[in-house]
Amino acid sequence: MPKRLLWFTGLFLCFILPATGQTPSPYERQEVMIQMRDGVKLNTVIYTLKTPKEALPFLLTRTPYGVSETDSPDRIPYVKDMADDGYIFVYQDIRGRYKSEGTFEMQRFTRDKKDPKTIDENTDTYDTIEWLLAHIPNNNKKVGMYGISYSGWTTAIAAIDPHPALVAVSEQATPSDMFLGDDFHHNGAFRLSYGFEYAFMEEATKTDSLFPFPNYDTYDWYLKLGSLSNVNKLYFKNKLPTWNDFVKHPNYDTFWQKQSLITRIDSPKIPIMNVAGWWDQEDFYGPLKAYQLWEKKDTSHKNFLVAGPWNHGGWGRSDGRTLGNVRFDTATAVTFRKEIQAPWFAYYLKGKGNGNFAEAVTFQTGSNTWKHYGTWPPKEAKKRNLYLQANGKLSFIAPKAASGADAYISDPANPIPYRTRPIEATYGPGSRWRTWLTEDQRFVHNRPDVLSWETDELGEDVTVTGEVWAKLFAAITGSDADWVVKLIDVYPATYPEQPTMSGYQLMITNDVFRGRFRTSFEKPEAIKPNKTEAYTIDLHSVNHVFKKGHKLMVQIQSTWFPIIDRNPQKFVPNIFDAKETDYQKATHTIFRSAAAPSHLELSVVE
Ligand code: PG9
Repeated sequence: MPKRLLWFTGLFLCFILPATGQTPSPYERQEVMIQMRDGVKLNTVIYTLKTPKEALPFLLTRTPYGVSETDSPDRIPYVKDMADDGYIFVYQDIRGRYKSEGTFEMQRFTRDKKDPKTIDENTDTYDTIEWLLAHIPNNNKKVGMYGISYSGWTTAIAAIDPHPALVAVSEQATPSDMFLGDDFHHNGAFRLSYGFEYAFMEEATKTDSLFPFPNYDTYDWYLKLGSLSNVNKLYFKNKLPTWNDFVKHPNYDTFWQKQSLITRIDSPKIPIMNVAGWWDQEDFYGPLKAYQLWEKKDTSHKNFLVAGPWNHGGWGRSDGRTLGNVRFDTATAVTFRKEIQAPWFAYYLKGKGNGNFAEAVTFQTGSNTWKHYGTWPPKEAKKRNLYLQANGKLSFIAPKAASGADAYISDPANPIPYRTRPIEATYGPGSRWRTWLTEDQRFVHNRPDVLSWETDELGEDVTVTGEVWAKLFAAITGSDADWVVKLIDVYPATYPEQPTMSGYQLMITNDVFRGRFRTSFEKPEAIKPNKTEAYTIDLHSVNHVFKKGHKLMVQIQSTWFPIIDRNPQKFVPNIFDAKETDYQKATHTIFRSAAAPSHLELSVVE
């Protein structure tokens, strides 16, 4: 990886940069090429203890982001606690990336199991484990696997069909479904800036490279790009397979379904610890979904969930005391690494400790405390509906009026920036991508195309633990529409504890839904203009205390640019082929009457 990308902390390198202090490492390093069943060799860095006192297990991680500069594990905060205990650390470039041979394919998990000659990331993991067991001395014949995001995904798929020596894995921020909730789409809405920049980064060259934006503020660049067909016409020239797949598969077809963990996960065959960050800007849906799917068939307490107040991979670096402007009082990432991750692997790989791990350990924001649960979501949470009301009010009492609605005009020519401008390139110099989910939403609060509803100041704490859903009754003058829904904690106007947070509008959860998919993600349907329809939007899980004196707020808008591509608001079969003239202004109406009571369904713990 070029040095200029070393700060590129959203991804893997942040976890391999050296910690300060250079006392001699107890580990020694070797870099080898390991041959796979089809002859392709994968570049692998192996750290072994110079003087091991016992046979040790392996901890394997497989990544597309380059392993050659990986420092000694005792110098990497993410794994230092485990390194101090003693493991054999193995880092591998996946097929086609950096120094590994072969061709890279985005999330390759497509082999035909009946044909022994076919390969994918799962067979590459299997072959690597075979080689390690046979060639690295002093191993205890057990392998653990872990990793964040792409490496979380290679971990998750290894667990679906595990090598017999693979005995415990921790997938952390794995994507589960790239059409429904992770990096490339959310509920069918295309994540334009992420999809464009990531496809270029991984597929333009064998090592990571940044798209050469001429503007620092990419908002203008994406707006000027116009319709999505200009991407191939002007820049990618049909050469990037991932972009071509976005264009070819605008709906939830077998391409997405086959790749999804939703169609792959069955009962957990080995212990799995799923790890998620409440403000993960890339893959938050993924680990929660993976946990939920494994949990359905977990009869022997093999499946675990950990969630904390982190952005993408935040548990692997820094101390986790803050995120953006938000404070958590305690070093949440240190707690994860020392008290959760290290003992968990030590038990399953070395037989240390009593293995008495809670089903779900989640950090409750607001109260800023760790909580342990026997189920997730916890059974004690009760569903309570929070209704949109007249005059921008929000309350737990259902509306009684026969009519009631609020409206705004959404204009694709003037889309709402998803974060404060300048919107730096996602992984570009100075990018604030990693903390955008914690940004103060006052920057859009008064736009005419953003509607807000809020409760009175709370007389007592309201604890929301578990799933949140939005149920909107809405109409549009066009024939397609996006709905972005945000649940916000509004801090008191005067907040002496942390004056910079006075009046702050902190998003607790959010998501976007592309209206054409309201009845089916496989078969989009035009919306009938001016017809009131129901939209159910998964706002995922939270564990948050809205404190006394704060308010709950809901904001709704229809653009979130350029993280989400602009919806033309006129139904076209494939938005990647939309013409500039297809993009039209439309009026969006959200109903709040007795018959059409738009609301959020919260899981409230009394
Ligand atoms: N979010 C990144 C990613 C994972 C899997 C596929 C595509 C992108 C990552 O951080 O690795």
